[in-house]
Amino acid sequence: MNSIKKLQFGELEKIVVLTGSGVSAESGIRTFRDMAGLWEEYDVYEVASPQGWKKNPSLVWKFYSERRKQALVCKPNPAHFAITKLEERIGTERFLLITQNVDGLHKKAGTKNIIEIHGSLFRSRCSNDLCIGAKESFFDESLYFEKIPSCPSCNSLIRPDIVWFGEFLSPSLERKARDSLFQCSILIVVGTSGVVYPVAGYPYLAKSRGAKTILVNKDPPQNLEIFDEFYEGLAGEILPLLI
Ligand code: BV8
Repeated sequence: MNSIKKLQFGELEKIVVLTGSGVSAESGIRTFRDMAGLWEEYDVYEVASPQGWKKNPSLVWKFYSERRKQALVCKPNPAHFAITKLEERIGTERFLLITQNVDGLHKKAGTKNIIEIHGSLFRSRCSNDLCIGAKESFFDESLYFEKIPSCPSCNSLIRPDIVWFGEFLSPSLERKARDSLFQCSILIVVGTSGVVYPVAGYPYLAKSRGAKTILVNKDPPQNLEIFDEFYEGLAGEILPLLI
């Protein structure tokens, strides 16, 4: 691991930060693929895919209600606050956070310019893609262990506003993310195993336009070769030193 060099950036440089579940691990949120990760307990395609939803929407809502309940009581850790500090130092117009996380902890830590590229635990929407209620998700902290709510417009079931496996990401959010990745001079990736596409390909996009790529991760990820600097360890310890 490189000895931690404090992040330097010029007046005109733009910085993108990309996070995965590892940035929230020290807040007590379970990751997906670590030991005792979420996918150890659930079959991912039963609870995070359109097929799983069709087959058993109650199981899907049990899975997401458990995570909503957990995320409601979890607090940001020093890694989240360090990212907020970076945005304050560089200015929101030259900073973008792209997060795969749906736990809302970056917002709780005060980060402003965020793309929640896989959706949010605290938003729900109509499951009927032809209904207007599918376009306009709504803020929702309710827990659905028993009855699943229906859409007031078309009476279809309400679903989590989350991007499941086999579902496309929002084209507008993807465009915004890609534009920033092409323009940034530094990309800092934190706490992700680099296996889920299209986000796992984002460091390659930034690199293709000459960005410096930095990784902070507990273990070497699948896409390690794309990074110029790799700080192996806990985000909550390394990021405050880096930033
Ligand atoms: C898409 C939902 C086009 C939200 C998630 C076959 C059929 C269909 C699709 C595919 C297919 N083959 C490939 C695909 C594409 C698929 C994909 O990539 N699959 C992978 C598994 C091969 N992608 C998709 O389906 C995407 N859509 O491609 O649309 C399409 C459409 C139809 C058909 C084909 C293509 C949609 C992807 C979004 C899926 N939704 N989650 C939720 O429930 O949370 S993804 C899920 O994994 C989470 O969102 C999470 O963000 C994401 C990535 O996981 P990580 O965040 O990286 O977490 P992980 O546990 O893996 O790693 C944690 C890391 O942190 C570890 O490295 C660990 O070492 C580190 N760490 C731990 N603690 C710390 C730490 N680091 C620092 N400090 C610590 N303290």
